[in-house]
Amino acid sequence: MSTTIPIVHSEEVREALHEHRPVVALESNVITHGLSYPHNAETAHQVEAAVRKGGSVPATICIEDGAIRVGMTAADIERFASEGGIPKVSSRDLPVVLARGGRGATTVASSLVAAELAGIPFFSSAGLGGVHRGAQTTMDISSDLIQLTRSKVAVVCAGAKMILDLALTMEYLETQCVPVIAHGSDDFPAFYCASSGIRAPHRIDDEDLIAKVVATHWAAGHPGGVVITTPPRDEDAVDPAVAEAAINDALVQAERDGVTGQGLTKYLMHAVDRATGGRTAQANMAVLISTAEVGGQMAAAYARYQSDHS
Ligand code: PSU
Ligand code: MN
Repeated sequence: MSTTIPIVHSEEVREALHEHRPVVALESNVITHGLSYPHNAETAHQVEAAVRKGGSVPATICIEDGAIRVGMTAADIERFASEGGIPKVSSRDLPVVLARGGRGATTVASSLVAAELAGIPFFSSAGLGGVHRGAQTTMDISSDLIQLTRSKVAVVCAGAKMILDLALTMEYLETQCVPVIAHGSDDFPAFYCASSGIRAPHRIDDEDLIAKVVATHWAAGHPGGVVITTPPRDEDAVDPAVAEAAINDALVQAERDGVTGQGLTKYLMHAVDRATGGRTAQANMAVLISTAEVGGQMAAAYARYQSDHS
């Protein structure tokens, strides 16, 4: 007996995929664990609207009743946003939650698994998980990076979360042969801030050329994804010195409270939000939305490229 993974598409997403129209996959962990109610629900809807503005159909992903849901309804989003206790499901948790018939919110990593299974080659989020500061001893590297080496999905984001060691994150992506293309800036962005201080290996502002790069990476037989970065808009970005000071305090608090592992990212992000009086949470929401619009544009460019070369 072979095992198939139940996937429930929303009608809109199913039709879009059937007609080869561009679709952008989106995660749900940011709804349950990244932002607080009701901002999380409002932001999820604004993110979907931004994907549409960019020219694509949004497909927010979650796990419900042991099935991957591709395209959450407004009622699904409201439930995930307002109910507590919905678990964070990363790639390694996925088979357990599916087999048990459970539910959960997908991280970048598990959303990439789901997107590939659903036939969606583009995904967008504000900031990737990456190599944590101090990973030399903790070995805490987000599964988001490992999954990027395994799923053929292009990820549009504002770089990786600034709470991470971004230099090591870039090293990891280089080692693992994941192309990083900066759109609209020379540097790899730092999620809240326009620059991480690290130059991106390639800058390409032409979306059609980016589409060709993605298609070429896959034509060359690579099993993984491509990272396409877009910087936060000037009006949304946080002063790097303010963010860095709050991050350093948050890291000290996390160490004092003995927080490690799966809960660390959420702990750090929330500590930084409190220390900045909500300034970083506000930036997080704005960047999710602006990135989603660029994701919509990139997926549309890729769909055009595919139809011109099929
Ligand atoms: N907390 C947030 N925002 C987020 C996340 C957590 O405030 O976006 C997420 C994303 O879902 C990302 C995950 O995929 O955290 C990475 O977690 P970890 O570093 O444990 O791999
Ligand atoms: Mn981790």
